[in-house]
Amino acid sequence: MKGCERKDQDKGSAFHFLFSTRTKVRETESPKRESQRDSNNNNSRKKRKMALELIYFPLRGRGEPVRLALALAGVEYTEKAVDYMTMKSTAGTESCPFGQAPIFKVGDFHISQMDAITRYIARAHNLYGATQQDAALIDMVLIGVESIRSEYTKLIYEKQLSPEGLEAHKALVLAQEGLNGRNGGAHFGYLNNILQRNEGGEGFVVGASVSIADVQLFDVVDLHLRDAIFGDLLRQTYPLLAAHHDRFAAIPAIASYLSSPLRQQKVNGNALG
Ligand SMILES: N[C@@H](CCC(=O)N[C@@H](CS)C(=O)NCC(=O)O)C(=O)O
Repeated sequence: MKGCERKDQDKGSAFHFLFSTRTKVRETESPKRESQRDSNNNNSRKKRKMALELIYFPLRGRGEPVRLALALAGVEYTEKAVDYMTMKSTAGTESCPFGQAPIFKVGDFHISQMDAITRYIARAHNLYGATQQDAALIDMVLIGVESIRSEYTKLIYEKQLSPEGLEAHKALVLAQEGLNGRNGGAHFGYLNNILQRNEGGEGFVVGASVSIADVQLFDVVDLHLRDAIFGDLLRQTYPLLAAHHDRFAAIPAIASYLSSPLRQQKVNGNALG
């Protein structure tokens, strides 16, 4: 369903996408090859193309950070819609370890859990920071984003985006008063401060280059910037986060993806929000 081709190393300026209804897939290393590389450096020069496939629902949801990471990495892959019965009948097996999607296939190797997938892509495509410290901060951001995403998921699926649910969500993750309260670590203020501590918040959220932390930060801010959720209130409360969102969206590879038919219009699994 989708494809993209990376033209040079500068992720901020030189990605090029090719779109097709069914894309040929490409990968340079499998886990097997990674271990071969560790044991025999000579083997690292040998590259093997591996088929990449994202299995997810035709909506943004937890598939979206994976799609964004793949767009940023500039790798080609196919996407297959989840067959719910197959997913449940294979739940707990190697091909569907947690009975949930997204699932990312690298050849015959199956990865589930959104952040395990984005981290896999990041390690293979230099989207995991330059140092161990960067990687730790990136992990920290991913977990912080997940805290907000879990609350957002409750708002959409459990509270059915009720006005009361939305107010409670706002009080928890957006309102200044919530910052020092018991919030399970779910607050945009924390992400804002991490961003601000890195070069005054005018660059990437961690380090000097784009990473999967930027992907996840963009996605969770993007979800909440929509009129159905916080709209301009988020932009006004945390202008640095909104500016980061807009900068990330302007990265050519991301801008191409976002304006393409590959960007799902449906956001959640229900018709709300
Ligand atoms: N922790 C998992 C959660 C995955 C998840 O909740 N997937 C949902 C769709 S977004 C799903 O497959 N739901 C069906 C089910 O749980 O039965 C991740 O981050 O990937």
